[in-house]
Amino acid sequence: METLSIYAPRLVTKRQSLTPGHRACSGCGEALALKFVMKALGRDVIVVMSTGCMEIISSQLPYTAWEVPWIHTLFENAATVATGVESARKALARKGASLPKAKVVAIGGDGATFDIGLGALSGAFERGHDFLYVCLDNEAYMNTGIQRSSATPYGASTTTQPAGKASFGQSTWKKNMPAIAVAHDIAYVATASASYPFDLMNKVKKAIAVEGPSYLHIFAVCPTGWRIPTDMTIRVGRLAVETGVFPLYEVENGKYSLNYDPPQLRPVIDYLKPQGRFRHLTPEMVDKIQQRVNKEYARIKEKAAQ
Ligand SMILES: Cc1ncc(C[n+]2csc(CCOP(=O)(O)OP(=O)(O)O)c2C)c(N)n1
Ligand SMILES: [Mg+2]
Repeated sequence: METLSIYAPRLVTKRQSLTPGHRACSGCGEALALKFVMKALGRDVIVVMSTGCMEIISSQLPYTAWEVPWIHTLFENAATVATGVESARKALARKGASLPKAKVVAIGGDGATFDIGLGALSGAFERGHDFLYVCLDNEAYMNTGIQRSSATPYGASTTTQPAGKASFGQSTWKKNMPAIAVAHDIAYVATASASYPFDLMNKVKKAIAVEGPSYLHIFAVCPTGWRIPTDMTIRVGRLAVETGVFPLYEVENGKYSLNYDPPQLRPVIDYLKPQGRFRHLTPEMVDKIQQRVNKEYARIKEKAAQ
């Protein structure tokens, strides 16, 4: 089993491709994750980005926070546009054009990835294009006002399923998006979090070294939507991992490995309690979530042991 290299001394570039001065909320875990992704990607990259928080905060006309080629697509088709760019580059190379080397990277939120762009993503994986898809998962449609997505966890209050007399919040379990990516038999799938930056950046580097499609699923804490203080972003991201709610793992050519497996998981209440979106949960519901996390975590461990 690999250990996490969070404390390993490494040189990280100071150069930013997503520059300061963008308009993200304070404490935004998604912008932080994206900053780490861009540091690991370097400059030889073409970014294709769906509509969502990260697009809105970085590209409002006439400003841009991007220092690499960057294409804004519709909400649903980042994977399709990315594969078009990749195919066009191949076609130009076949005709003798000399192109600077560049990896094509598509980036979308959970709404773009789990819901509206899932068909486009599945097609791109299946066709075997050489590109990386990064999902920045803040567990709701945040840009448009905290609406639930199929990434929203059970019990969370959102503006479309608010907790109250008629509802206890999200009534379905989070869709297992990494497993859907794995089912396409692609060479590299991994989960990561901005609370573990070196692990995240190492995974980006591994993902872009792959020939063919790869998928990186990043947990992105959203203080605005999750109702937490803005200085709790890193802590809450760690609690998600320490409780087993969001395990950090890789799937390389179908082989699972768990990157961080503490001797004892913390109880999920430690993760749920600081967040306003879970404030209404009863002990019975917390217990139900705990049972689910135990089951899912055991499943990943079992796969990693194979
Ligand atoms: C076809 C279509 N439907 C709806 C919208 C409105 N819309 C834009 S961004 C967005 C939410 C994005 O959610 P997500 O992908 O999770 O990214 P986040 O904002 O949370 O980072 C929505 C609903 C749109 N632009 N296009
Ligand atoms: Mg989202």
